[in-house]
Amino acid sequence: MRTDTPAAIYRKDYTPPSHWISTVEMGFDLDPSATRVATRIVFERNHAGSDRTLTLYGDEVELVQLRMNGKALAKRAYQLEQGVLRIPSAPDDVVLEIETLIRPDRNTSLMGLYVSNGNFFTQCEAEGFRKITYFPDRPDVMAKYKVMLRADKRKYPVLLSNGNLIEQGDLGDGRHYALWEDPFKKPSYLFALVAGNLICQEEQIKLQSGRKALLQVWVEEGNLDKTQHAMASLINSIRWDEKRFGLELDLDRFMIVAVGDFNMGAMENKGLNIFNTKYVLANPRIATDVDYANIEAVVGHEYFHNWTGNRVTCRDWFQLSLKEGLTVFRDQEFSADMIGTDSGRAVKRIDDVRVLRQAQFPEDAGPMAHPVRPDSFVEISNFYTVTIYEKGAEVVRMYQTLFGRDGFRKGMDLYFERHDGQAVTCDDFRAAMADANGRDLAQFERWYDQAGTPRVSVTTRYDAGAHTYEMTLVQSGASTAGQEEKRPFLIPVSVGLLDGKGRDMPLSLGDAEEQPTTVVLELKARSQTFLFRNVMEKPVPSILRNFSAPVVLEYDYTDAELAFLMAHDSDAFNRWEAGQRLAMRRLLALTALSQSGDALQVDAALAESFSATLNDGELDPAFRETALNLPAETVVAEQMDVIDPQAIHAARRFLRQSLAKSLRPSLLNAYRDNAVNGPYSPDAASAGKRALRNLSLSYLGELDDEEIHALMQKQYDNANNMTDRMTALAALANSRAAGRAAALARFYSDFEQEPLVIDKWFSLQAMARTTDVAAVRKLMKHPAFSLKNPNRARSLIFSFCNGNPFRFHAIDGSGYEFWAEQVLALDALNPQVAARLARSLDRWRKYAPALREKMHAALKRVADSSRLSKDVKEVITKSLAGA
Ligand code: B3K
Ligand code: ZN
Repeated sequence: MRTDTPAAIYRKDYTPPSHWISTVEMGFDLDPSATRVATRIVFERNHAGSDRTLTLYGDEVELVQLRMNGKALAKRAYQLEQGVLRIPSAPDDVVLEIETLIRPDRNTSLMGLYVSNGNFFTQCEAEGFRKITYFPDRPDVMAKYKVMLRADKRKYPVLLSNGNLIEQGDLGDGRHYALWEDPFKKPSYLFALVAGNLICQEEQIKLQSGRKALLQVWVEEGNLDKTQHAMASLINSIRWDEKRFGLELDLDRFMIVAVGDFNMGAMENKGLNIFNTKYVLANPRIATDVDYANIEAVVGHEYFHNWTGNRVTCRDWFQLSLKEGLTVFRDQEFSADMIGTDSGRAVKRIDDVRVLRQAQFPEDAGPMAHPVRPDSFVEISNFYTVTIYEKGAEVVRMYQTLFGRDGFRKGMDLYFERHDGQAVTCDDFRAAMADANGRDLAQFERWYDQAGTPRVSVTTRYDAGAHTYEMTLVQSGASTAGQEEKRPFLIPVSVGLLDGKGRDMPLSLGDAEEQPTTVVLELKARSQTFLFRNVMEKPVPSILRNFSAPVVLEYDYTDAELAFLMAHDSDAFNRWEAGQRLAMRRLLALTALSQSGDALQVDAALAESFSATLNDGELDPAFRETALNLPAETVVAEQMDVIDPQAIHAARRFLRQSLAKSLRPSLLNAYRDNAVNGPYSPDAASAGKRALRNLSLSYLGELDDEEIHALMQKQYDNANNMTDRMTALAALANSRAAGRAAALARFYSDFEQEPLVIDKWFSLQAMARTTDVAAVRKLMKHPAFSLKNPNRARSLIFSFCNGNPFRFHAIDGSGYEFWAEQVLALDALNPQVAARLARSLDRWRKYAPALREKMHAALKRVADSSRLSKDVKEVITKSLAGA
């Protein structure tokens, strides 16, 4: 624990390392309470390095021995201060032998080497390798690794590390060993080992080139019936990357290992991906449609990192989005291609944009706002953010929007041609895209430099005599911490024009001969006007089709125009968008009424549009579901100058209730018509039907009457899959149904042996309307609750603080007191997880004064603690300082 004010690290201070490494050999004697690690590192001087000081980092490791070029290094020959080991004036060629002692069983941070349910696992990104040994733990230092693992054979029958298994055998004393060698150079953050009692599903496949590869999914005993989907997803990922990007698996062996204690989703260690069980284990009994889709996406994501992240990695952590933004973009495209249909692709795009708006836009407008390539940080773990990942993916997507799929592919090819095996920067990626497409992308750098969500305001003018249509786009960006003024971005704005019948007009723009129905306008200046010719009637514009840039679009649509777009736009994303804009207008109006104490008014027009969508059999059920889903309370909050969570909740609930009342018969029809018969399959078409059916049930649930209670109960009793069961249980939990408590109890006893399902049980209750702080505290006393397991902590505490705004923002401030307590309790165990929770009060300055003061007090309470990790300290300091 540190109590000093943590110092920031700056991007501009990057210096190349004094030495490169050719090889690393490691020997592990694995023991939970005393693991010995012997490391032999061969260094050679980097003549471009600034000086000769060899710098290694260590964190909570005991240094037992240090030898340089065969001799023990005298204490005066090196300095060891606050985890940094410096050897000044090191020779050109250095062989360093280091012995360290670590205690995996006491490691609750889950960084470095730790124990989970009796097995050993590692997590090294970003700076966890230094918890294993002293090392130049920075991503630009890449090396080949050979790793010897030794452990008790009975307790740890399986010993895994990166690369290929070279040798294994018994040591004669009840222990055994395995020797692994990774043929590829890698940075230390991609190192991994796993040791324990595990079993695997394996499959051999033939790669595009004809080479064979062995694929394995490792799990604890009892989970072998839940690996099929992860394996299928892995194979699909391999095929997809071969086909779409010409990238083949470079290893003979590729392993996925599932672990129940994990800080995040998964980790792309070379050849040995380690996954949170949540993103591996699935069967129809325990996993929902969303779980199945997430597993596919995360398996894909980690696999795609093998090229975008591992073969080409980051020069320094400021470049994190180089691998993360690009790899998220790749996994988004993969998931979309796996669905295949146009409508399915649109629904996937809508889901991704939803995440961006719900999480990234607020981040970009709050005290933790940072550019996609940050200029400074205190703790890098705090920068695995939605900005780096999701906004980063949008930035990558814009290259594809500008250059098309083929142009994008050319840029990727050039990127690998130039940089395979290197540690590079976001500028290198941009240069490859620019050069491959013969374009100057200097201005595009601003997407990496400038934080904050740009606004694009559009005005139009139709000249009926000249048959011209003028579209003026003005961009602006609000200031963010440290960046007052924003320079204009290059923004691709994809546009179509609809005629009176709702058909796409052919577009004549400039001197271009062809007349496409969608054009990408390149907005480069603060203000620009585009002129469409031969426009025979006044059109309704469809702007920012498929969400072509991560901006807020402002255009003064009338309600009638929105309803028109909702019914006719050929761009499915904008059809959805029009409905969301209409709904948002109603929600904001209702929120205002609720604040002034006036009676809330039912809105017939919105119900009519919604009814048309609900009953439109031409539309895919998955699309209808997403179109009928109202903007989340947190998204409404972002539209308000002063956030009033209680009024927003009242407004949204009222709107849902009134829609349910007026659409009752249609909802009941949709419920009946979208039943999926036969054995469960998570394919997009079946999942889409279930989603619409379950959305109907959830709307009907707002009516809270006996007929609907019976429907919920029946669905709960008859469900043959977790999606239907969970929806029914959530509906019951949020109702006054007589069977409510019994269903919750039965669910628990039916799934007591399945940790991932018990997480759902906690999380569903944490987000229920009836669950206040007292109820959460009571759930924390449940024997199945544990703060040490990140999934469990997230399922209850995070779900409440982030997913139940109505109760979390209770006017007495009890939610905030609870939050402060939990941040502090978690910080003592796991700073990374604590720092995530610490983010929940980021936007405190935006709330109504009474809440704001109580939030401020809770933030102060955490800030005043004398034992904060630098993770939490950075978040809290920025929250209190920020605008
Ligand atoms: N690269 C890892 C994230 C590591 C987070 C470390 N705090 C997972 C991923 O993005 O694929
Ligand atoms: Zn990633």
